[in-house]
Amino acid sequence: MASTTPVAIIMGSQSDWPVMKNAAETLERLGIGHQARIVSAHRTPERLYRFAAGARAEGFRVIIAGAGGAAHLPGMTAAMTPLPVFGVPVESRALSGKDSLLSIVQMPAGIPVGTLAIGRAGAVNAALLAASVLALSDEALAERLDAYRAAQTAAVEETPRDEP
Ligand code: RP5
Repeated sequence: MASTTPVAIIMGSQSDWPVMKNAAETLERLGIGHQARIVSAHRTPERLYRFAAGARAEGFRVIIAGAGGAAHLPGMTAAMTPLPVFGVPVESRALSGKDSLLSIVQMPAGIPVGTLAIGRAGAVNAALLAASVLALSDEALAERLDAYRAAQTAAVEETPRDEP
């Protein structure tokens, strides 16, 4: 039977939630069950190990992992699970997320992390990619994803107008 919560959204800190919430909201809009958890690679390494090693057995099918700065959470998670991992670089105070982006995207060959854009766009797109993966084996979800895109297209005006 299909899992009712196929997507795990993990993040290194409570401070990542305002960004990662965008992934949760996008999944909600598409009717995809998910769970959000704080799992820090360096502050809670044992929690990370337990989560990543057990994620597949828990019924998750895709993991979205957001972190900022020296952002090793997505890569460490990917090292311990066969599930697809999508990494979201969170904006950092010191380097505006360029550090997060580079540390997530530069995985050595052998352990992939699908890396998204920095910040909100990355969180939304990680959810949409998770939806695309799940839609491969879920026709009803594929239709909801098509409807999401059609609504997005329909919302684009042909001509610009002055903002109020
Ligand atoms: C990372 O360090 C987290 O992912 C967060 O983006 C960053 C800062 O964390 P806090 O110091 O705000 O907890 O581990």
